[in-house]
Amino acid sequence: MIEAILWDVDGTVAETERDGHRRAFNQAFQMANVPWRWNEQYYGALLAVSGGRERLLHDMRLQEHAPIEPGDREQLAERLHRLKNELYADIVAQGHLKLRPGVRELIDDCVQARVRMGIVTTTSRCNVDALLSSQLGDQWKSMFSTIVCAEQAPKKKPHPQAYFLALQALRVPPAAALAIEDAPAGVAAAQAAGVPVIVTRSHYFAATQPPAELARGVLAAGPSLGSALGWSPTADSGETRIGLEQLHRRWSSANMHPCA
Ligand code: XBP
Repeated sequence: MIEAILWDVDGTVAETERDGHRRAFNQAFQMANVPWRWNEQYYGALLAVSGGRERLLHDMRLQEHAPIEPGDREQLAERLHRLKNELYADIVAQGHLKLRPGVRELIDDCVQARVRMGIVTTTSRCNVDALLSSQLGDQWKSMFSTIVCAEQAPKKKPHPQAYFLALQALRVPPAAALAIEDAPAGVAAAQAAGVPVIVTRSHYFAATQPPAELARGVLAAGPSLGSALGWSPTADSGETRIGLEQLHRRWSSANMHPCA
């Protein structure tokens, strides 16, 4: 039996990147009188860098108006990142970001079946608080047995630090857990910690085709937990969404026939 479900946040629990973090970064640039703007496509490429502050520092290496001194860059990145997180909370509070289909249902399945859940993200804690309290209510923290964010896991995905911390907190062996991720860095982090993983493809990582993901040892990949269509391996007939039962089935058959 799966002992714990480990949730990634950005892209997996909600589509937060394009219309959440990216928008907030651009508002922060404007408010701080910085001439940069990240368009949708450019931001997609920047997502190869995990962590908002790290993303800013990475981009500054390419921007001609960026401060020259490393200390000045650090300071600017810090300031822009703090501002971005405040603006992100406003965007969330305005109701622009919703849970992805099937997420609430799977959370409810887990609560009902007493399968523990963890949040395993390299996003700042304030962003997780903003999103989950708006979508799950003030009692959201009681639904998760462990919450690992950037503050506890400064080594960002694909480093497995966040997964190691969550497993340790839950006292669950990696193979007894199941991670839900949307992006290659998250998949790599879960796998490096020995945690089986399924992929719900998100806006920025929609192009990765299931055979490639399965070849890399992902248990299953599909467009969303809210529909049984388009999953690989294909869902059983009669399934309408990917709930806890479906996950148990996929997870158990993989444990019987582990990927080489
Ligand atoms: C997603 C990230 C984050 C967010 C921005 O993490 O890489 O950097 O894009 O959040 P995950 P911060 O997929 O692990 O949820 O600005 O707080 O870093």
